[in-house]
Amino acid sequence: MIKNQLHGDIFEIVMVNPPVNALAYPVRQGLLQAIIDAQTDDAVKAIVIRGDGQLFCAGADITEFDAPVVEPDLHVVVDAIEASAKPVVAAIHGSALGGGLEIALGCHYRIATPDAKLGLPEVLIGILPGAGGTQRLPRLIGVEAALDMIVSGSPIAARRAAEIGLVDRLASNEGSLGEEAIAFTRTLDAPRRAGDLSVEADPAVFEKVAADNARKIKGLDAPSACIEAVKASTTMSLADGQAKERALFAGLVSGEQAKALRHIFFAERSAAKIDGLPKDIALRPIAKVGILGAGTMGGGISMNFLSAGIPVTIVEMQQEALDRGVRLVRKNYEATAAKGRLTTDQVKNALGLLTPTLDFDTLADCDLIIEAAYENMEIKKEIFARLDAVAKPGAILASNTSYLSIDEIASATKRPQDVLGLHFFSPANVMKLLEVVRGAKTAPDVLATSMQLARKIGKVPVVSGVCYGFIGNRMLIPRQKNAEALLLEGATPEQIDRVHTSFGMPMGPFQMADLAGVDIGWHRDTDRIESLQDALCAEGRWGQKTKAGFYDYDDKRKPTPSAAVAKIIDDFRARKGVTKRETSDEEIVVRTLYTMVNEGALILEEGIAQRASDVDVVWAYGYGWPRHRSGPMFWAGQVGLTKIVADLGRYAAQIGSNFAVSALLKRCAEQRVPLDRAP
Ligand code: 3H9
Repeated sequence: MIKNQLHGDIFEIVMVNPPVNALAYPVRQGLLQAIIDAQTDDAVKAIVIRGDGQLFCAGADITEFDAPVVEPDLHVVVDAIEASAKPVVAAIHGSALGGGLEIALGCHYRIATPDAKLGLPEVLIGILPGAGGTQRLPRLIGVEAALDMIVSGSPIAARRAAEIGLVDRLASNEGSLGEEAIAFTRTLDAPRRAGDLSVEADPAVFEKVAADNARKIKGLDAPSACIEAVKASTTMSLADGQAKERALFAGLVSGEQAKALRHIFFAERSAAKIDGLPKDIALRPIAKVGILGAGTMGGGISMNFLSAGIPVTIVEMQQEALDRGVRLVRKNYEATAAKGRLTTDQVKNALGLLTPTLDFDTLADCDLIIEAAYENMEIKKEIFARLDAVAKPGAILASNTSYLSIDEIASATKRPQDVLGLHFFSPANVMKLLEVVRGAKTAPDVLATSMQLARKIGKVPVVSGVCYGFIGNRMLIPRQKNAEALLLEGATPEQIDRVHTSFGMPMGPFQMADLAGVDIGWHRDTDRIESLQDALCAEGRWGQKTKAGFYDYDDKRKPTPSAAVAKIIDDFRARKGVTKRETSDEEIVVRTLYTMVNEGALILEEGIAQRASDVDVVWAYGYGWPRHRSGPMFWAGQVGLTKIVADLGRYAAQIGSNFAVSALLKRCAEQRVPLDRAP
C-alpha cells in the first residue's frame, strides 16, 4: 500500500492502492509510519510523496464512510506530514482530489504536471473536506478562491493552481515528474507550512457565495457547512478550525443526504457493468457513426460523437430538413463557444467531422448506425429492413426509440444479434443518461461495445431489457396517470407540480407535459374528448409551444395558473360524473411517487433492470431526480418499504382498479431488506 525508496538523501513515499490510490486504512497507516521513520533517519534530508499508477490520489476511501473510523484518521496523517521537520513535497499527476489534495496541502510544497487536476469534490457526495482542507486551502490561496473550489466541488487544472499559489512548480511532463520532484526537493532547506499562515476575509464574502449559489444549493446540507468551515479559517486557530471542520464533517457523513449521494456515486459506476458478460470480451471497433434523421434528436445525438472526435454521416430524406438539422448543430456549437466552453478551433474540428447527405447508401461504411426517425413501428421496421440491406456485416444497428419493442424492430432484419436500442434523452447533446436496450437476441459484444462507447462520449449508460417505455419512461406512466386522475378528483396542476418541485424535481408532471408538448400521442380529432389531454389539445393548449397548456405562458415562457384550464377540468369532471374533493399533498406523494417506486420494483421483478441502483441512475441522470435523494429505489428505502406498501394499499382504490403492489416490493418490506438485496 506504501512503497518507500531512498534516492540519495531524498526519501520517496509512494501511495499504491489501485485503481485510484484511495486512502484506505493501510495507506493512512503506511504514510504515517513512513513520515515518522523519515524524521529520525539521518540519511533523509527531505521527503517526496507521490501516487502510483494513473493519479496522485482520489481521496478518502468512500466505502469506509459507513463504518467507524479506524485510526489513524486522515487528519492525523495530514497533521503529521505538515509537522515534519524535514521539507515534504507532493508530486502530483493525474488527479489530487479530496483527501488526496488535503495530503498535498499538508505537504510544504507542491509540484504538478500541467494537466493534473486538483480539487475538493467532497460537497458532491454530501460532505466537506474533513482532513484540514477547509482550513489550509483558504490560508494558502485566499478565501474566495478556496470557497470557489470547495462549494462547487469542481477541480482546477494545475496550470491554474500554479497561478493562484496552490502549486509551486509545474513539471515538464508526467514521465519526468519523479525526477523533477526529487531535484526540486533537494533545493529546499526548510518546511513551509500552510497551517502557519493566517487569512482574513470580509464576512460579506460568505453571504455572497451562499446567495450566488442559492439555486444550486437549495435544500442541501453540505454547501452551507462548507461555507461555515471556511469561515472558521478566518476567525480561529488552525487547531480550533480543524476541530470545527471535523464536527461538521461528522454531522454530515452519517446523514441521509450523504448516504444518498454515496449511493448514487457507486450506482453510476456499477450501472456500467453487465452481469454475466466476460470482462475481456472483444469489442467491435467504432470508427464512423451514421445517424438517420436530422431532427432535434438526430442532431443532438450526432454532437456527442462529433465532440468525441468520431466522424458522423447524417442522413435525411429532404434537403430542407437536412439543412435545418445541420444549422441547428452549428448553432448549438456556436452557442457553447460563445459561453467560452469550446474554442473556435474545437467547433471547426467537430463540424469538419460531419457529413450531411440525402444518400442512404453512404451508411454502408458506418460501424454504428443510429435511427432517430418518427416513433412509429411501421416506419422503423421499414428503415431497419433497408439498413439490413445496406449496412456492412458486423455494423451495430441501433434505434433511438423511447417506447417501442427492440425485438420487433430487430425482426425486420436478418441480423437481430446486431440490433439494440440506444435511447438518448432530450436534449441529446446535454443529458447524461443513455438507456442501452438489450433485445432478446442482442449479441454480448454489441452490448459491451455500446456501453464502452457511451462512456467515451461522456454518457452514463444503463442497460434495460425490452418493455414499453424501458426503465425511465415506463415509470412515468403511473405517475402521469395518477396526476391526471388527481386533477379530476380536485387537485390543481399547481398543487401537484409544487409537491414535485418541493421534493427537489426540476419540474412537476404538468410542467413537464407542457415542455414536451401536451399533443404528443394525441389522436388529433377535436371532437373526440376522452381524456383531459384531448380536452386541452382540442382547445389548442398544446403546451409551451402554443403558449398554453396546463398553464398559460407569456412571451418569456413564464407560466401562470390558468383559469381556462380550471374550467376545462371542471367541465370534464362534470362530464365524467366525478365529485370534487380535497386532495392532500400526502395523497399526491403516494399516488405519483410511491406508484413510481412500485413500477420500479416491477421492472426489477421482471428483470428489465439488472439492479435497483440502475433504476436510480436512470432517474438521477435522465429526469433530474434530486441527487441528494439518490433515486426512487434508494429513496424508497429511506422512506421505509413497509410504509410505502401500507400507503399504496390505503390508496389502492384511488390508484385504480387494476393496480397491484409488486410482489418483490412486498417481500422486501416484509423481510425488511432493501430493494437492492431483494430476496
Ligand atoms: C474525502 O476525501 C474525504 C476527506 O476530505 C476527509 C476524510 C476524513 N473511494 O470513477 P472511476 C472507485 S471523500 C473508494 O470509474 P475514473 C470507483 O468506485 C473523497 N472508491 O474511474 C471505481 O470502482 P469500480 C473525495 C473509489 O477514471 C474505481 O475506483 N474524492 C473512490 O472514471 C474507478 O473509479 C472524490 O469524491 C474513492 N474515493 O475516475 C473523488 N474513487 O471499478 C471520487 C473512485 O469497482 N472519485 N473509486 O467501479 C472520482 O471522482 C473518480 O473516481 C476519479 C477517477 C476522477 C478519481
